[in-house]
Amino acid sequence: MNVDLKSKFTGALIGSAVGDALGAPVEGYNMERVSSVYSDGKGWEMIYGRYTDDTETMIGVAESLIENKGFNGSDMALKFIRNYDARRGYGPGSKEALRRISEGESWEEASKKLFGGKGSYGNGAAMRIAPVGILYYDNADVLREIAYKSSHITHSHELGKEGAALQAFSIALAVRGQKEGMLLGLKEFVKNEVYKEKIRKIEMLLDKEANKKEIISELGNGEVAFNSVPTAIYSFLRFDNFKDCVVYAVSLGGDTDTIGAMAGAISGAYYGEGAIPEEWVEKLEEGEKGKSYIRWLGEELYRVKFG
Ligand code: F2R
Ligand code: MG
Ligand code: MG
Repeated sequence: MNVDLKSKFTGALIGSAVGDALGAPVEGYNMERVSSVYSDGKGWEMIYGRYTDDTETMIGVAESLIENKGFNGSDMALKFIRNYDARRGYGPGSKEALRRISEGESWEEASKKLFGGKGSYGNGAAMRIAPVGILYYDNADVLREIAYKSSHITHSHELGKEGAALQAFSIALAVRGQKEGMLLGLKEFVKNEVYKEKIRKIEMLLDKEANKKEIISELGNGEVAFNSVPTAIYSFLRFDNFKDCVVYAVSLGGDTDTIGAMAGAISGAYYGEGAIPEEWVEKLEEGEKGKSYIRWLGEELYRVKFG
């Protein structure tokens, strides 16, 4: 694969937004209901093109990394709060963490209070992590550090942070063009036993061309990080093009916008923006922070990286 790096940077962000918008109208539906919506007449045409919290928070991560040329926790939290639009459909934990910060708690402390003091292991940190995956694609240690720190603003549970780091590193390997070696790279990278086991399952499921029911039961399709990040990685590894990967991720049902966004980010980072179906990009929302702005954020991250 010979895809230019700038197109991988913009591809990761636009790919994530496209996956989010494709999955958004069917979020929470089961597999059968998703197929009745997307196969009724029009097939896999984008319905509204409106993105959700997944993309809105990804925009905040990108804006802050660009403006600060790296991580700044209080600024990133502020970007999340300024961009926050409740109509995009936020998870209760993220909403609560951002409310606490907007009322004066520090970004280091607010997320620790959630879920009885355990912190969130929802997929809200992983779904927004694409800018970290591309900016630090060539340095796994820095990538992990920034993935953990940016997650911590809303997700302080180890499983929430590790899920975000795993998703970021998958994007990094995709930028490097390492699809064949991705599982080996992820095995060496991941620290938590829950994710190690999921990676073993991905390998086993790829070997046997498993059906969708097995994927849902073994990898998950829910809104906690360990039941969605591995599913997005599997969706990328199973197919050889952007469209089939994202269609498959959404077709599993459950947290469709988020699994679609994460699969789209990895796939866009691997194949580049040019591989994303034009008709999907055309339908993706425009406006102040729409597709042109998201593409520009990808270009700016490239500029921060390479000058
Ligand atoms: N919120 C939604 N979708 C529902 C509303 C959409 C509807 N279409 C609309 O427009 O209104 N989607 C978004 O939320 C998910 C990301 O969630 P996030 O940001 O991680 O939130 P949270 O609440 O921290 O975690 C999600 C759930 O995971 C469980 N959980 C997390 N930590 C837990 C813990 N320590 N113990 C027990 N359970 C834990 C809880 O059920 C959380 O609510 C994405 O799908 C995004 O698209
Ligand atoms: Mg969402
Ligand atoms: Mg979701």
